[in-house]
Amino acid sequence: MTIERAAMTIEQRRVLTTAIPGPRSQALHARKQAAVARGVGTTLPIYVERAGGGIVVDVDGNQLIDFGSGIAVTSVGNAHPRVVERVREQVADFTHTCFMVTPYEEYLAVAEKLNELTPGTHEKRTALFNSGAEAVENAIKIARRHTGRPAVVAFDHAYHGRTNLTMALTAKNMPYKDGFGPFASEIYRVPMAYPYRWPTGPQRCADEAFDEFVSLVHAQVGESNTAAVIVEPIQGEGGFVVPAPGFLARVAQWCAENGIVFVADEIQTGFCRTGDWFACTHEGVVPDVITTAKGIAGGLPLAGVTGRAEIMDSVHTGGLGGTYGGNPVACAAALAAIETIQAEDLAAAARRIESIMFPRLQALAEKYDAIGDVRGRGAMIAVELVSDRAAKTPAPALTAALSAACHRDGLITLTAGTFGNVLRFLPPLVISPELLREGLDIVESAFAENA
Ligand code: PLZ
Repeated sequence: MTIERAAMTIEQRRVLTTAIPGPRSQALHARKQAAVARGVGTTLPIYVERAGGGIVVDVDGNQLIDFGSGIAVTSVGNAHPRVVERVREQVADFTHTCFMVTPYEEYLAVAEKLNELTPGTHEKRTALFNSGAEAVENAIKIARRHTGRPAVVAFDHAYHGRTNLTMALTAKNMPYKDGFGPFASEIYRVPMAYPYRWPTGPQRCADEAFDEFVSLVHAQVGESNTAAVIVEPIQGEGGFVVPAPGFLARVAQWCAENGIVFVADEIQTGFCRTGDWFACTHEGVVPDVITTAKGIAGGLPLAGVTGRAEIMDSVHTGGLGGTYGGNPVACAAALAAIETIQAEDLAAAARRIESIMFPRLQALAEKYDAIGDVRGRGAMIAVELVSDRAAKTPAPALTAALSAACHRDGLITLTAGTFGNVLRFLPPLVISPELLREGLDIVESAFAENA
């Protein structure tokens, strides 16, 4: 398949040739049931043949608008020509040596980029891994080694992964944790400054949540036992919860005063998804350690841990690594993705997406009582659905019905939230305004039909 065919000639247009899913997808899905472990779920069982820009083409010839980006990964669009080219070159040169055995420059270039682009001008170091969960695991290892302390504090509604330690950090039981215990010890949970659901209202949320955080950690964990506080600057799987303004900065400041490593998990929010390189920047927060993945490499598996040099270098030589971490092909893809984000100013693109999406969803919220909250930043926007606006009763069935209606009409949407009642939108940052508007038209008709 030529690059042109893969990425450039996919007409940026929605086309429905069959019902969704079509017969070929259905046949493949039957094979899936027989061959793939049931635990690996499917949001929308169309089987993909090609994808590019803001369009996903399935095996039946349907062209769907992508409001998911493979869960916030293909920010530069799927199969971006620059990514494809660099990956092809790299695969032809060499596919793997193991960076810990005989290193290569591509890893260094990605580390240098991460050190440069992440918030703060202090001296930094980076280590590369394969997945977000692996990056989070390593951030915690590093914080424990640096502080010599065991405890880690995580938040309500947090999502940090599916491995044993990251399951323990993840808040939601079903489907992530149910029956998979026992979990890693020394993980403590505190409330998130969740403005929409804060009992005394959004105005008091930042102050009260901060006070509660400090008093819980003090009383139940002890500052001097605490290695790290880990937080998503905008929560992803937990429902695009944007912490009340000022909350993150106060937590980070308090961590600094107590010798605790403040870890920002920017795996979903990073790489211009929210309209800046990293979501911490909107809050003026400079994390000690930051985890990245997803949007970093245009669809190839790569993750990073970047942090203050003295924290990162507290680990003995040989203490960090893995066979594939910082694989050269994934690094080549990352260099191409980062170059693309810069060349095409995708931070501005994310802000443009917000400026189109947010008002449309707010207008919908005026029309439909089922929308309790519209929130998010850049190209990470969601609506929280309720069956009773005053009581804020979560409406997961309506959320599922709305998402299903979007799928049927050729729009890939995702849901989220601890209560399963958040419809979230994560379009590729390169999506055309026309496709974005058409996608929003589909969302609007889903509401007209269901809400
Ligand atoms: N931290 C903030 O968003 C991954 C999970 C999808 P991995 N989110 C998508 C699913 O159901 O498994 C994520 C995240 C944040 C960590 C992770 C974990 O990243 O690359 O999936 O391991």
